[in-house]
Amino acid sequence: SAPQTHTANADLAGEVDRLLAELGVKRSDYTEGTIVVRTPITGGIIGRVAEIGAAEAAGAIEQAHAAYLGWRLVPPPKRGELVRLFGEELRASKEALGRLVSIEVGKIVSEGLGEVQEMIDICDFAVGLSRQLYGLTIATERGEHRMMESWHPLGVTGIISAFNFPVAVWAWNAALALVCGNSLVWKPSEKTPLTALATHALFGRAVKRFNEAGGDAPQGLAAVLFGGREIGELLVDHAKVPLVSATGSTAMGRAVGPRLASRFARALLELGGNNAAIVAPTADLDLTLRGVAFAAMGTAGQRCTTLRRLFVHESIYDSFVPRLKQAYASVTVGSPLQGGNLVGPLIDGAAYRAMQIALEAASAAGGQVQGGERIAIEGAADAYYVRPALVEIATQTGPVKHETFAPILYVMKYRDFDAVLELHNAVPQGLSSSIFTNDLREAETFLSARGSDCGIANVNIGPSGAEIGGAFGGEKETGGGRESGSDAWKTYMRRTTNTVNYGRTLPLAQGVKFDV
Ligand code: UN1
Repeated sequence: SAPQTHTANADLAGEVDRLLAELGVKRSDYTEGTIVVRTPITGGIIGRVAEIGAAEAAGAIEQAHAAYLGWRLVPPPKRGELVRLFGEELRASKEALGRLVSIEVGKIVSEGLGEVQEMIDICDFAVGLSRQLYGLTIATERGEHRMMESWHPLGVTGIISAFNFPVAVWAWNAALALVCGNSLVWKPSEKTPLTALATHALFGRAVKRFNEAGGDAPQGLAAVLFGGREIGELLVDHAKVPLVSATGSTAMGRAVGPRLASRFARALLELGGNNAAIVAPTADLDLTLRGVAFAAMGTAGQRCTTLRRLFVHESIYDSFVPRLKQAYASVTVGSPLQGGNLVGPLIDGAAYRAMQIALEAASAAGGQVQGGERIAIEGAADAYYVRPALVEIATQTGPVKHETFAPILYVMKYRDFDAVLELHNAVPQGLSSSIFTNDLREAETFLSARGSDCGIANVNIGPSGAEIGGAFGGEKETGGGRESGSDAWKTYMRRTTNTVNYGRTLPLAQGVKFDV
């Protein structure tokens, strides 16, 4: 008995119209152009946006550079005021923007709203940060000298974002980059231009209020460029873009990283994850069940932090895994707008086919597959709803080592803690990880130098759903970048080390003599 969509596509297109009007987007901005926008809820068309030409895109980058030259002179707490106003706009429009995220990406309503909350949170964080861009005072070996470091704005920050967090990831970068004194050029996913337009319109409202109150936000401080790979490449290759923050596949990162390196620009890469959890003998299994269910099935398995590998200790395997399989069999799949559904659609047919290919490979490797089949939803023949798949598999092999951006959880049995730690780390990706245990030694070992090799390591929490206050990112093929909280802001600034001699002699460092 599959739940039914209560909204046909015509209703959704109408709702998109109303939401975009409320959010301040001009109708012609999303009704004309060659990029066709579909909602994964029905597969139907909800908009069209114009692709930017190369010359126009280069012009926007030049304009952003000119904007940076002015913006860098605005004192940081004043820059923070613009971000504070943007946070206010987001609060006022949380319902509308969150709903639009749900329609454009297919997230359940609570997760669409959560995405906007994540934007609000990073704005608050950045406002505080705007008064805390601290450098150090450093002990110098010379008398009557002072040594310190200062942090200065960097330039145009290029942002390439993915469909799955279409606006939050931009906001993590944008809020920090703005208080750091940078301007922004954003290339959103071609699959999610409408939420980008809406976010941009809200930012425009904040800029307007800021300038009306005497602020000095230059024209072109933030640009959004719609287009495909060529536009991304233009951003990556442009001499006036000293930093590109790119979220997407490892394949994308492999293309972007070396190009940036070749011109000595900074890369902040957030690439694939293949996140695991270990369920140890002492785990609280009720809590674990909920943690695993959200991390593995939430967002239909389309978070970079989604739980994809589960190692369950042999002593609890037979009591835990059947309960998990039951949760997989009964989780509600259907329109993300309909209350009660926990799993919405995959983004498109390509995602569905990739999922089927991975499941076939898992079967061929001896995996026992439960779920994974397409679910027909009335009024949504062109949509791709699936039952989340749970695959019991003996060894970590084949598709288990790859990130498939779909709800597939590979479940493996383990006996020895040290051996499972090794298996945990034996994949190319290194984003997020967790252990469910009440054993202090196991928990602390998991977090220690010989434990998880990921950028995020949790205890009794799944690997997804991080707060913005921590640095977000991962190691190995995940790309090494850190964005969001902690000291991630440093990537968006350049550091200068300053030595001042306030004496009348010129002692040289290291005692060097050079008397002319
Ligand atoms: C992503 O999937 O690209 O930790 C980002 C999380 C979210 C962000 C996910 N805060 O799952």
